[in-house]
Amino acid sequence: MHQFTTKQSLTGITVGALVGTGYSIHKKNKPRDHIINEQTFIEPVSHLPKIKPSRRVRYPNDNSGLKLVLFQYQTCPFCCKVRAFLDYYGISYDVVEVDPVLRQSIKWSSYQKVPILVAETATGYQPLNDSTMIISALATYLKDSDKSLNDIVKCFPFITFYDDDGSKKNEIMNKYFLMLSTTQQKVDYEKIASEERKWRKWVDNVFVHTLSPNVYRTREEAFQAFNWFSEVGEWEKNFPSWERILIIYVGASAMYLIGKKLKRKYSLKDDVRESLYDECNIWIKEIEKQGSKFHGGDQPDLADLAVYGVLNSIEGCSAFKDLLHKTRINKWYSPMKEAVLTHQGANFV
Ligand SMILES: N[C@@H](CCC(=O)N[C@@H](CS)C(=O)NCC(=O)O)C(=O)O
Repeated sequence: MHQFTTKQSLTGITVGALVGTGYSIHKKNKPRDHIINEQTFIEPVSHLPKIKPSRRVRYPNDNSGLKLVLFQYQTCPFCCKVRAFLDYYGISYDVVEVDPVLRQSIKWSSYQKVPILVAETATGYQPLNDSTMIISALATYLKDSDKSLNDIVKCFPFITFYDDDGSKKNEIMNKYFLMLSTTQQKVDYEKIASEERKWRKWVDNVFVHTLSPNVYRTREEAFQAFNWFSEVGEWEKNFPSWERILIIYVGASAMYLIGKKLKRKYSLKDDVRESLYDECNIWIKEIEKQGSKFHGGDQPDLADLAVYGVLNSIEGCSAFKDLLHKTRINKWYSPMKEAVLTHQGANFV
């Protein structure tokens, strides 16, 4: 009886395991509309390939305890947004300038866009992907340094799915939120958070889309822009000559065409400059309505840093010069630039 029971229960377990496994396989193979995975975290990596940084940005008073490497294009608006945050708070970092055509230096990453910020942690390297997630994760860390970056990253799971046009997309949960621990921190932060989130979303969903069609408005502007990118990204130092010339010619020609496509996609006005001025006027009116120096009051908030960062990416282009003439943006932009370049946020770290 005892033997029989044991045998019976073993059979039961085996059948159960088989049925369970079969069910899991069935569930896994079942078509799930357009969702490819659910709730994945960015996995830490045990080591990175040896890549010599293009430059090191060091702030002697940095006591964030962070060791960061930013894989970037110097003039990508999303990368400029992350640098605006790091520079404002006086957080040191190494920069790896990625070749925008060949992108060899991010081959190790499954995420193939820039910026990628890698933080060295006790257990390896923790990549952070997407400018908004990077900023929310670091801002959370600055307010709540008891949490490790590995734990903070788990608050920003992502799903991967196919969009309507068949392209593969990632959606990062909570990316506009600071993931604070204590009720008091949450209560204090929520007083300002919803306005800050609203404008950070506006930067990503509206404002940034006015930039490329303006920067690459004509072939000539596209070449001028790429020559300026080469200068500020120090491409002469970072890439061999043939690679630099390839990037400029292939990049400028491609971006001129892409700029036209983006103009249609985001329904910009025929004269794309008008759309850029319109959006900047919306922002500057908001600041004037508040009657303060910055959106955040006397100090910039994450919305100020986001608008400043993406706008800073076109500073060397004709579009930016036109913008200074045609709008009152400089009234806000100039003190913002000073706040970032003098690391005024370092006092709050
Ligand atoms: N949502 C992302 C967008 C990043 C993005 O689109 N980056 C562009 C450069 S500006 C990119 O890497 N595109 C892919 C490519 O160059 O192939 C973010 O905020 O970081």
